[in-house]
Amino acid sequence: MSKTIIISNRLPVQLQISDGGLTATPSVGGLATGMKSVHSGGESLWIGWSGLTEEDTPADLESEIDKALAKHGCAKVNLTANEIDGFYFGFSNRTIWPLFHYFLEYTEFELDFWNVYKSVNQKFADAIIEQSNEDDTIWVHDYQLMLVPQMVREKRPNTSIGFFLHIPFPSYEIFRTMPWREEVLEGLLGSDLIGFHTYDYERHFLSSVRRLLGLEVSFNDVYQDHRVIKVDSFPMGIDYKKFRDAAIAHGKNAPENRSDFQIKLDDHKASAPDTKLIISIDRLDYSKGIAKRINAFEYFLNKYPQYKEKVRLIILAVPSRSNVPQYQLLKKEIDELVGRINGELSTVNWTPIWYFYRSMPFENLIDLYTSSDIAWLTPLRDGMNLVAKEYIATRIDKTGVLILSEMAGSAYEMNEALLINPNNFEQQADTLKQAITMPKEEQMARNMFLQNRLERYNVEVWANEFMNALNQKSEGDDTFVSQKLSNSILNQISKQYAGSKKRLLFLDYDGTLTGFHKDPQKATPDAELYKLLDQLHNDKNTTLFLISGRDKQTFTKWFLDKKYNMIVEHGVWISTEGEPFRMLENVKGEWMEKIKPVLESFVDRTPGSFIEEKNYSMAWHYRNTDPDFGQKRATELNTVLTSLIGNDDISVLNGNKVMEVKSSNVNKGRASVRMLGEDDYDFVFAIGDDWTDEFMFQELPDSAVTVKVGLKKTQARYYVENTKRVRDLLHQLVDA
Ligand code: GDG
Repeated sequence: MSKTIIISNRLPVQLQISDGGLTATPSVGGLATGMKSVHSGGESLWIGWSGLTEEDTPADLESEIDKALAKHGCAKVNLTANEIDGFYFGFSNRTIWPLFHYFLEYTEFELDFWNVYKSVNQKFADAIIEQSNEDDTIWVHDYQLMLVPQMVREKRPNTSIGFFLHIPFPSYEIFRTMPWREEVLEGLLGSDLIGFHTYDYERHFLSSVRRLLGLEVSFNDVYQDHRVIKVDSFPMGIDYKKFRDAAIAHGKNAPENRSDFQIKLDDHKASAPDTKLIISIDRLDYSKGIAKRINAFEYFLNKYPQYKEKVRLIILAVPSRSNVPQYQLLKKEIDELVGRINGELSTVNWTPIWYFYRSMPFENLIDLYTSSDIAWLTPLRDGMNLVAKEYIATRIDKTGVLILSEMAGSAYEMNEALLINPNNFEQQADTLKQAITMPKEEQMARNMFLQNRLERYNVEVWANEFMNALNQKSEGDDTFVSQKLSNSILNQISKQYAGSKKRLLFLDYDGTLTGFHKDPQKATPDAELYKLLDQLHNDKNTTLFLISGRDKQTFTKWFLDKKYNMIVEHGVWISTEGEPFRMLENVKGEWMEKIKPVLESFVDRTPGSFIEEKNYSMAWHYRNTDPDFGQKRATELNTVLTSLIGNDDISVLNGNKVMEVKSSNVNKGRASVRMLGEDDYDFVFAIGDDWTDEFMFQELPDSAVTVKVGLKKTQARYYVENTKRVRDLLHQLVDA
């Protein structure tokens, strides 16, 4: 039976060795809970690092550890202390983490870190390959394991692989500074589905893929060789019920059952009933903006001194990555800041900041969430931020105000919170005042919306949506309506070809018989192509047509003396048996003078683009422009042209990095069907790579063999991956 394999840096189980004995307790983190529905029964396996280095693992406990982990559906990857240094504390947390959170100044590009990262990713990939079968589904998590999908794909070309990034994906301008950027992108593209928290991260990723790897991206599909990779956003939710139930239970707690921490909070509230409690909870990480928040708090108290002695900020900073120098410095900075502000502003009855540098048990977390009037979360960058969601979930009576940084992924879904820019102290001071004075009704109205949404999009829904999208992808959704032209299909077609007496072939030129060139005039036919076309053309049972959007001068120069039949400018001109071109369609070209200045203005504003003028059409080429910019301009041009044209005689065609304006009654479909009507053919074949070829695929009869070059949506019956495969295919027909 096929199973689901989950891979993350850490396993969802805590191992403890004491007095030679071993205990394994499941951890309760968001991911572990979220994966409950996926990681259940015997049909799933979770692979990751156990938290114990090889050096810390007594040899005699090795098999006991494996057994204990197996009980929780887990298997470990063994890592040495050195590997953890280079892979986790090094590349993951001194390169990727700061870079992806826009902290370029903290980002270290160390070749040694990178090498260890690669080899550890390979260890994870090997463990997966060892423990999985071809038909298993694999879900890889987070920035520590970005190379794993491709490493697994190499050995398991048909396995379904998903990847989810829990942190932001930065803009191209940031990402491109990394020396190993292409390798990282290629690593991720080993997946079938890549998920991000927000659409913006998805957009940034696609932009980097397009610009750095030059791959074709259409909507949220990436086309790579013969594969399509789906990219989508799946905002992660929380275990809503768990937080809500805990808060309800907390509310019902008899006074004598309160935690010590709750007693302290209650005492404080009783001693100063009109004070407001503000909480902030984060790992001690520079991305969370803790130091800025403390500064902003001081700014607030100075701007609105009436709130001195009336508000208290509780900071819970959970120790994190304390082996990394930046985190040690941050710890020092925060210690000093809290010390200075408390020293300066405290009174006999009041300390403005309560600061806890520790991790608290879940129970105390609920004490904090439920006792505070305001949650103030100010990350400078945060993939999602689950604390914001947890705070809202615990507000049983719907009171409480959430102030949330707009730099957190969760801000996209939590519009009813008070959203702030963490760098704007003025705005934060005013927002704190607004939160303190917000009427209860308003608090409740805002939180009602938030709670409903959080309840619906909980973490289980998140995991299931990701898995469903991955399964759908592997079952083959509607990405292609055509079938891959496999060797066995090709053999059948060759037989059909050999057995037929009157064949008609339509071959597109650019992108089909030959690749693209920066300068279209340089995409000249090579000797091998001439030879192949000669062989097809010289067969008396075959009528060969080159069918192209190109101008007649170029094809005259390249092919006229070869006497191939040719249709150019999408069907305006035809030449047969070496005769000069004559008009196939009667078209008018007066409109061209009007359209030309529009195209020229786009050339002026889009470096790298140019106009190709043909007799009855005009094309704006943007292959050599910056891909994102070119695409943007193309969309703009399309809008301008469509509104200008406004009648049926002229139409705009979106080709492969070219936008062509031409008479509507001219297209390759119409031209090919006209040729088809001139004789009684028993084998019809058409092949092409872009939008303009779709007219042929559409209009030729169903019995025709139609083939699309490249992985794109098409009306053709089959597809082949690239121009190399086109040549192979034609060679096989010749040999047949
Ligand atoms: C990464 C991304 C993304 C915190 N202190 C204590 C404690 N916590 C729990 C919270 C919450 C979790 O830790 C923190 O999650 P966040 O989402 O806020 O942040 P990161 O740890 O940075 O997580 C982040 C997340 O991945 C998921 O994709 O949202 O953007 O950076 O669940 O409740 N739990 C306990 N004691 C504490 O003292 N028990």
